[in-house]
Amino acid sequence: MPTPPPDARDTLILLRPDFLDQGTRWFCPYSAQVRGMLAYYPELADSLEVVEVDFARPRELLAELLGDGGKSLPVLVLHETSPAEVAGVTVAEAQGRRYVDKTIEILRYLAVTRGTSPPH
Ligand SMILES: N[C@@H](CCC(=O)N[C@@H](CS)C(=O)NCC(=O)O)C(=O)O
Repeated sequence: MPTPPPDARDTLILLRPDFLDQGTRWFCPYSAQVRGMLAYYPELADSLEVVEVDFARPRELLAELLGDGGKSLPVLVLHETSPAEVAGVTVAEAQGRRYVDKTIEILRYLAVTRGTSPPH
């Protein structure tokens, strides 16, 4: 996939590492998997708007984009021009926006649409 212009990128929303929940600092193992794929294939970042948010709910960006500030992360919100049908990936829709919210399917979607190796 050619690198899309900045205003046509998919938005990847992750939990910021060392987020605070009930007085303890954590990292999100699901977000870490996606970060791992971005580390393997640094060129992926050029095709994404990557945003890290805090654990506290409501999560403002999720509320704004998908109307659900309590949604679990990570989430990949697809640009309207991005492919909506990828084998093995369930693309959901909210507020007219399409998104993928299962971590393994986010990895699969990125692999198929960006041309990297897929997750095993
Ligand atoms: N939908 C994800 C699960 C992701 C998940 O459970 N993330 C946690 C953080 S590590 C979360 O956001 N939980 C919801 C919450 O407690 O607000 C998947 O199947 O991969």
